[in-house]
Amino acid sequence: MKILPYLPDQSGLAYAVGTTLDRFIKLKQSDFPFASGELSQLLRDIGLAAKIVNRETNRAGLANIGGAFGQTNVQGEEQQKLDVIANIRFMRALSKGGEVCAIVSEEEDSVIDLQNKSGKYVVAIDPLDGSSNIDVNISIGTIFSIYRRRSPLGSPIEQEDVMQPGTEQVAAGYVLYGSSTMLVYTTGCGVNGFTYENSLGEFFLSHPDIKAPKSGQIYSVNEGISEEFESGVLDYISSCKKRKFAARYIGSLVADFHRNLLKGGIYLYPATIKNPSGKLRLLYEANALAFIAEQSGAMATDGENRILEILPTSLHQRTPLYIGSTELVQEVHQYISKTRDKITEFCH
Ligand code: P6P
Repeated sequence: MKILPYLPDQSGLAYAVGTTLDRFIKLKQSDFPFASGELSQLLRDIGLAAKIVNRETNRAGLANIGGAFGQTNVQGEEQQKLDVIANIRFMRALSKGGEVCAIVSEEEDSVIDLQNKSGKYVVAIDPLDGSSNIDVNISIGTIFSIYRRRSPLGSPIEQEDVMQPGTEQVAAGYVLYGSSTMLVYTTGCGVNGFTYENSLGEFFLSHPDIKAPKSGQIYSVNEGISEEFESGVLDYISSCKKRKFAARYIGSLVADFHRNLLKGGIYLYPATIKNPSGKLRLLYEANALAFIAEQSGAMATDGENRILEILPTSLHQRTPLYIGSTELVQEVHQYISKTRDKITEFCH
């Protein structure tokens, strides 16, 4: 009788693929100094809410929860029914989990104080980004950032707790409700992706230790508004066309970002006449994806400065966003600075 030893995953990873999100979080908990399990529990709470929102986005067309909700959010954007549902689901999961003291949400005008005196963490979240795509069955996503509160436990929530630069994030991630549902997150020790197995109701490790390609041949931008872009950005887009790059833009940030993260590419949302500070929000969109980008070897800027170092001045402030493969982001910087230098020279 031949007896063969059980060989773990040949890649030498300590945890074989087939590892659930919960088990992975527990395995990696030792990466945190003084880990006491609260952040692990918070990540699990987010995973649970993602499973619930996944179920609801999958059945939107059948359960009459697609379409507009009939109100606009603080951004002046028309809320979809699923925006409101996703917001409720994540709020409930985060408040019941007991680890969070305050929430900043795209769907809430002001900070939500959970009155939780033992909550160590603040969460900034876009519960459902790209929701205008729901009715046409295009991928949408959830984006989240996690910060440690700065003011003393038990004291009232302070502005300093929620207005933290992205460098202070202790964790960040996104959920992509697409052809499959994935949860991708970082705690500052690399980026790992989990794919949801509906039949088991579990996220399983499917993309361990994601590393972004240094370059790529995909550019993602809304060329329909390109006449509002500054000339350096237009010159960069022309250079992409000359090099026969693939134009891939589905109007859903998480999906465009995720594809470029895995395949190499750049997503651009420049400042425009309509949005002179850019369209995307710093606290609950750009910071989280910038943390993921940098942890996977990619880059994220506002065209000049590192996203993670921008000091927030308002809850829903916007920023231009150039995010993806390092070499591509550096290229667009060169095009932007070249034309801005010319303008500066012209003005003096
Ligand atoms: P536009 C969705 O509203 C979103 O916030 C991102 O998901 C997406 O990349 C972008 O805005 C699309 O904006 O102006 O191209 O429709």
